[in-house]
Amino acid sequence: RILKPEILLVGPYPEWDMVELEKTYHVHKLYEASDTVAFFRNHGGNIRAVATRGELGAPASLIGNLPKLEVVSVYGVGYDAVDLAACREKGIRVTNTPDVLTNDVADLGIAMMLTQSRGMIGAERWVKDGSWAAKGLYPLRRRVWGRKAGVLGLGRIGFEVAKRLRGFDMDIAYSDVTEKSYADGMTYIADPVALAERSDFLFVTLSASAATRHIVSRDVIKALGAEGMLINISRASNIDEDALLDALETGVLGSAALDVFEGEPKLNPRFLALDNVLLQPHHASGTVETRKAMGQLVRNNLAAHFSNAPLLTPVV
Ligand code: 8YV
Repeated sequence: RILKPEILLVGPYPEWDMVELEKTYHVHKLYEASDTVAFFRNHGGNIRAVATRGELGAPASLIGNLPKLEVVSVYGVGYDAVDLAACREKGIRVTNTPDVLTNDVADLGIAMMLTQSRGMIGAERWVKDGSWAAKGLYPLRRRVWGRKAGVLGLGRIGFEVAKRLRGFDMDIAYSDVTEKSYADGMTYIADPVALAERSDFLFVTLSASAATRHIVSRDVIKALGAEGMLINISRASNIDEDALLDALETGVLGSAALDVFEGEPKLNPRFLALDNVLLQPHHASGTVETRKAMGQLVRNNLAAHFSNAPLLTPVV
């Protein structure tokens, strides 16, 4: 009898992934363990791989409980929640799922811009609650096409956002650590405050790290201004969330469209009281097509690892 390698799932995956994973591995589910101390005592020493999600990652506390851990496979492009230093030190490999989700994440960013600018959530309420018939025309909103957009982080996702914005005849600028050769027709502005200053819409599309923490600072938010909109499809840590809430509450910032939050899925209750925000449940990669491709890539990386083949999308 060949023993299946034991792997640990930090959070659930769709059923189609569970079925495939269970064929090949002895799957443990951390999210179903009621007593994690007992769980690690019983199984921690047997687990060779962790399969996790972007926002859940693999913190040092988890890695420390898995002495035989060889690989962490992230279902997501962002691996900021994985303790990379601990992995490097212990020789643990890390993989993510870039490329397969890029277009869907960019699509949601654009959808959020349009939805918020044109007030589509309120407009639907206007129809459903009878306001249209009772009060008449819906309040006017602001135009999207032809206005100024800033893209903070012109990586894979930022580039796809910019590509789509071109279709709206927007004047596009971007900020990144270096000027990009592929940024045809876009203005490079290194300083995020200066980028925000000239933008009507500011998209945050940076991969998150200690270096980018609160890169969207109180000053950046103020520079974006009372007519500006902040759209975040990256990680909450890229934004000073307290400064964002203060600015939204006082009108220093016009509005925000957010897919990610500090402490998600719980969020700061101050967000819920605002009417100048569009709040989304971290689902920018959430299409059947993309999630299937992400699950496949997670499994392909695990399979490569266990057959001593090169990892497909290694980070460490
Ligand atoms: C999540 C993400 O992994 O790609 C990322 O970095 O945050 C997402 O794709 C996804 O929501 C699954 O949990």
